[in-house]
Amino acid sequence: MRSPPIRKCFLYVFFALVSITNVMWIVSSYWLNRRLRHNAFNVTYRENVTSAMSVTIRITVLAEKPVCSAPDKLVGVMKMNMAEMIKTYHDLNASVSTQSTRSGGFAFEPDSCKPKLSVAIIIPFRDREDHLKTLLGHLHPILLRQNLRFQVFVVEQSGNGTFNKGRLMNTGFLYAKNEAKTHFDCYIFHDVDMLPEDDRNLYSCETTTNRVYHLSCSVSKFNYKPLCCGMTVGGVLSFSENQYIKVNGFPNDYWGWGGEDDDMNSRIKLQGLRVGRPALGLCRYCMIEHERDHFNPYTENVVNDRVAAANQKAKISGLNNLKTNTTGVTNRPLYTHLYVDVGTQ
Ligand code: UD2
Ligand code: MN
Repeated sequence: MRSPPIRKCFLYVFFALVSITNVMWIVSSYWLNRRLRHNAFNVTYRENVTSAMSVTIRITVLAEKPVCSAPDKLVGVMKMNMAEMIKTYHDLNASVSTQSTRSGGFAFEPDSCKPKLSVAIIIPFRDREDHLKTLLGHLHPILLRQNLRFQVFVVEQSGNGTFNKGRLMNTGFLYAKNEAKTHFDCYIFHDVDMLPEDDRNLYSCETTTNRVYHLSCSVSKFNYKPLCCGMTVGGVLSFSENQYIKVNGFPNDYWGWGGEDDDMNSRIKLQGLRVGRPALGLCRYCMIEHERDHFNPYTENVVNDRVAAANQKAKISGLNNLKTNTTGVTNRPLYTHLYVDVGTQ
C-alpha cells in the first residue's frame, strides 16, 4: 500500500535531519580535536563508525597532562611461560594497548602523564618475525608502565647477504636522531630475542654521567650467570645520544656473527666511559632459544683479529664512515620499520 504524501514527506525530512546532524557532529568533533591539540590540551578520542547513521565519538578533554612521577604500577618479576608466549605472540598490525597515546610523530606515551624521558629502541633484524611479535607484545606494556615516551625502530637488512649488525645499529641511530619527529634522550640497542623478566629494570640511560648501561646482565642463555666487568655488552645496551656519538657507534666491518659487542666494549673503555649494570635480579632476560641464522656465520680468526685491533679502529669505522642505503621507511602500528641495504662485504 502506498503511503500518503504527508507521511512520505515526514520521512524525507526526518532522514535529511539525521544525516545533517551526523555530518555536523563529525565535522565539529574533528575541528574541536584539532583546535584543542593546537592549544596544547590533550585529547583522546575513539571513533567507532559502524554506519553513516551511527557515529559514536568519545572525546575526553583534560587540562595539560601532569609530568609523570616515578612509575608506580610496576609489577616486578614477571612470570613468563615461554611456550605460551611464543604460541600467543602479538599481531604486528594491531595496537597493544589502549592506555597509550601517540605523541608527535610515532612515539608512544602513557595516557595519564607526560614522560620525563624519551627513548628510541633500535632492533637489528632479519627473518625473525616470530621473535619480533613476542618481543613487542611483551615490551610495549612494560615501557608504558615505566612512564616513558618511546618509539621502536626495527632496522631490517635487505637481501640475503651476510648479516651486519653494526651497520644496522648505526643506521637506526642516525635515523632516530635526525629523521624521526621525536627528540630522544636515550638510545637502546636491543636484540630481537631478548625478553626482560622484571619491569623494574628501567629502559633509561644516564645523560649526565659517563656510564652506559648494560641492561641485560643476567641472561637465560648463560644460565643467568652474572655478566660483569670486562665481559660482553651484547643483548640490550643503553646510551645517551652524546655517549653513542662519543664511541663512534658500533663498528661497520664485522660481517656475520660475533665480535661487534666485544668491539663496542673496548670502544666504551677507550672513551673513558664505564659500563653500569642494574642490580642482578632486575636485569634478568629470557633469550628466546634459536639456532644460528643461515646468513650470520661465525668466522673466528677474522673476529679475533678485528677485536684485537678495535682500539685503533674505533675512530675510523663507525658512525663517521657509515655508508648504507635506507630503501624504505614504514610506520606500522607498533614500530617504525627501516629497510636497509648495508652494502657488501
Ligand atoms: C649474542 C649477543 C648479541 C650479539 C651476538 C653476536 C647476548 C645476549 N647476545 O647473541 O648481542 O652480540 O651474540 O653477534 O649477549 N639478527 C637477526 N637476524 C639474523 C641475525 C641476527 O634479526 O639473521 C639480530 C637479532 O636481533 C638477534 C641479534 O641480531 O637477536 C643477535 O644475533 P643472535 O641472536 O643470532 O646472536 P646470539 O644469540 O648469539
Ligand atoms: Mn640471540
